[in-house]
Amino acid sequence: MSHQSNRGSHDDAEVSLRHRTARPGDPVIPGFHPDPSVCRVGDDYYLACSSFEYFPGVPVFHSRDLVHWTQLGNALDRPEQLRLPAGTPSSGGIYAPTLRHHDGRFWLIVTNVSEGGGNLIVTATDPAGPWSDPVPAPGVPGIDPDLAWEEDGTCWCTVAGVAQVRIDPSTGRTYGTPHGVWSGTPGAKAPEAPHLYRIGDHWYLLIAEGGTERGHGVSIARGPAPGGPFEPCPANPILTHRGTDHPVQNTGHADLVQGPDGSWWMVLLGVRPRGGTPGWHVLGRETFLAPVTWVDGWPVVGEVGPDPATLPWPLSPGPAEEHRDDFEPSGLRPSWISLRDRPAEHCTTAERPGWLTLRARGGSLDEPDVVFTGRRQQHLSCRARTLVDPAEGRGGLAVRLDERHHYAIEASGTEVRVIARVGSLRTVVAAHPVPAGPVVLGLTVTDPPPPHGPVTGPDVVSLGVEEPDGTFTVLAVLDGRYLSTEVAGGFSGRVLGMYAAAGTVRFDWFDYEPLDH
Ligand code: 6LW
Repeated sequence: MSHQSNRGSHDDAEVSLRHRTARPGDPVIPGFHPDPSVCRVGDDYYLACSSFEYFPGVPVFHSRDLVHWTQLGNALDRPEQLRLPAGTPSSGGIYAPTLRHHDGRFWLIVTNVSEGGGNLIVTATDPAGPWSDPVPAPGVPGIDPDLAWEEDGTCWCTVAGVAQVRIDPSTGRTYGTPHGVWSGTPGAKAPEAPHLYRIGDHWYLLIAEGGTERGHGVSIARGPAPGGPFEPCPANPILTHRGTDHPVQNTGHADLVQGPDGSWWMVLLGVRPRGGTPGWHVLGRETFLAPVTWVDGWPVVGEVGPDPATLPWPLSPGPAEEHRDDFEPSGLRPSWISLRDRPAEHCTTAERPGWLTLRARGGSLDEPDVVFTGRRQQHLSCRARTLVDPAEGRGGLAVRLDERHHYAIEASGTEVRVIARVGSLRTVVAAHPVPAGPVVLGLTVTDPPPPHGPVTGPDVVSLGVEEPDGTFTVLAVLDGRYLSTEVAGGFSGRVLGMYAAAGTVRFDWFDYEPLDH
């Protein structure tokens, strides 16, 4: 089975992340990019995130200033590297990675929680790829693995819990049984996301605790050796937004990095809940940045989302804003993700040049195995449009949170229909005649109209179709809360994309346009 990989050229990558981030409080990598892990080589920073049920897995980014990030590729972009069994549900698959540079190579350890997965290690000399085939590490239990090396080359793998085992990362072989090293603050749930660092005279163990929801936080302990004994920081948690009215909530799952000028930084995940109570976040968990200073040998975390004007180095130019993807035959840009896998017979830009061809394998958007290729919604307000040719099938444009929570506008023959799926309810909300042939489908995500009150949702999603005279007809305006994590559950965020529910469906182009001010 051939697979179309989506490793772009560096030029492709330059236009793949179509955003600029330059305001205090903004994420540095917006949209569903959780569990960031970061490392630096010279003047260059590299960062990797979780990817769950999507293929390719583990997006890898590059930055010169920690604020503007460009996606270089995906660490798991070949089917031999990432097997997600049929029926892998949302929030299965690939959990939090750790990315490190050691001995001239990039090392990435990550967990595939789906059947036949487990912990695995891939390496690369160029973080844009190719990454190696995975080396399994069956002696590493659980999730959130970290790798840290002593000066003599001894390597330790630390996992959620928090437990540790010595490992040879080139073979995946572990030595001895994993042993507990620190369980975080007494009474706090879910000590996880450990990262171990040698800084000065101490070994520091950074963890997340309190769970990845509103109680999330970051704590740290230090000890004389990689295995401790660990003394907790008296100021723990060193970062949390629990119980505050900060617009960025759920802050946690952090990693530390030192700049070439000696300054320290933290990358972390956070969410932006909006609307009335209890607040709904729809973009998933995003990557944020915070400055770090050291007092008495402990890190002190500054305001999340630093003012770029106060960064100690010049900001690099933001990635080019390119709204349209014309689906060049050379392959998909690295920001496109498909559900579970991407065999060329189901998803290809080579079959009709200049078009993306999706071929259904049975199953509607309500199935975990639907043929769906999309990109993360990265802005609170945005517009997506696509020109679809449904001559040989049925499919369309969707905003997807998971298989049970999505809105879609679907074309077949001379009709388009708006479909809403919320939990176990599935409704055709609107139907509208169109001439036979290709048709432009569109959706817009915007703020809810006033008045705003305690029951106002986070946003509204409008779905519609372009008429032959070029005007746009909105067929449905739906409350965005039903496509939020607070409603759907899980670890992912909204993805906007194209799908084939039956037969072969072709897409000429896809536009994504931020509408945030
Ligand atoms: C991840 C855990 C977490 O492995 O959520 O926020 C889990 N932290 O550490 C899934 O991303």
